[in-house]
Amino acid sequence: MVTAITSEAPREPDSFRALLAADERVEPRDEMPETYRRTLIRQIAQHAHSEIIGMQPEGEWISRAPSLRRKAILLAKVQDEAGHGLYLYAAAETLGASREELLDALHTGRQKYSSIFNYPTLSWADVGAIGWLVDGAAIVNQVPLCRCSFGPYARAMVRICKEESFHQRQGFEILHTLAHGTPEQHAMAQDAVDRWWWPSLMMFGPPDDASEHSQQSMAWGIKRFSNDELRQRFVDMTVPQAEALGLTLPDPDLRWNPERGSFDFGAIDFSELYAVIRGDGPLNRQRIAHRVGAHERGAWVREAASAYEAKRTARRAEREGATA
Ligand code: FAQ
Repeated sequence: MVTAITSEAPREPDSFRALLAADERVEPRDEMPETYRRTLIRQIAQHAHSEIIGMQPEGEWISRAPSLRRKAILLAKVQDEAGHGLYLYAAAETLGASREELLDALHTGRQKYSSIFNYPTLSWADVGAIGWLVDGAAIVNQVPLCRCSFGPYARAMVRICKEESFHQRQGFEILHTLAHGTPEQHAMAQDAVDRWWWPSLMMFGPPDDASEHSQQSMAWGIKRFSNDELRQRFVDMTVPQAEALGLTLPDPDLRWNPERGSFDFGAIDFSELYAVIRGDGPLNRQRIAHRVGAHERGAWVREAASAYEAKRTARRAEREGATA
């Protein structure tokens, strides 16, 4: 069962401390505190669920993509997201969580997925905005996770970040094409950016002073930077890209601060993030219902795979019995 993290002080084996002190990776068979293991299951599972639920907003546009080329690219991107989910479930399994438990925790709301995937994709430009902003934010958040202290998660992140860099560029290219098209296409691109900007900033999580897990996760080398540090990095990276696209970011307070060497930006309405996390975002119920429906409709595939495996195991046992 996936249990909640408690506030007990973690007992840290010496071998675990030594690995962290040397900035080496902790591997599944190494000794580790139970709270470290549970923190990782929580974060990796939430990340895996985000990839799987994250297939839905873009998936809705596969049949409506404006050309065969766009359709093929989008199909490949959504398949990549499924692959990312599977790498991540496999990483969580190395910590002793089973696939069934993890999926059940998603389906019953005991584990979360990223807030961003509860927003609707109203136009084709939203597919561009997801690639540019959502993958862009995901990369900024995940590049430091390539150095996460837990080996299987860090290694999964290397492959995922490479693919997401490609996804981000395809989103930028969709928006670039629209922003340099007809006035209606430009307006569609701008509208998508207006709707996705603030939710993308919220992806980085609550502000540092309200982030429950950051301090411990940073001490354990799971997170390398705080939520606010990464959010700032994303803003600084994205503002010049918006200029290159010929689109504006919907924040009148966005301006360069020469003393900080960073962009200042307006206040984020975190009450919206908390509402979405609680389940009250625009599409939370629909996303989970769709996911549970797909899982139920796939029951026959799991049954067929288990029956095949049982048959193979029985045959192997028979063969081994015959040669013994
Ligand atoms: N949404 O104490 P903290 C993708 C929860 S990218 C929902 O700061 P932590 C790729 C948090 O879990 C998206 N819940 O927590 C893609 C905790 O609740 P809990 C996925 C959120 O863990 C692109 C509570 O609030 N990426 O899928 C959110 O130290 C395009 C307190 O927060 C990852 O998951 C949120 N935005 O920091 C796919 C990256 N923020 O668990 C398709 C890995 C916070 O106690 C298309 N994860 N919460 O019940 C992380 O880096 C961290 O877990 C954070 C949160 C930074 C998300």
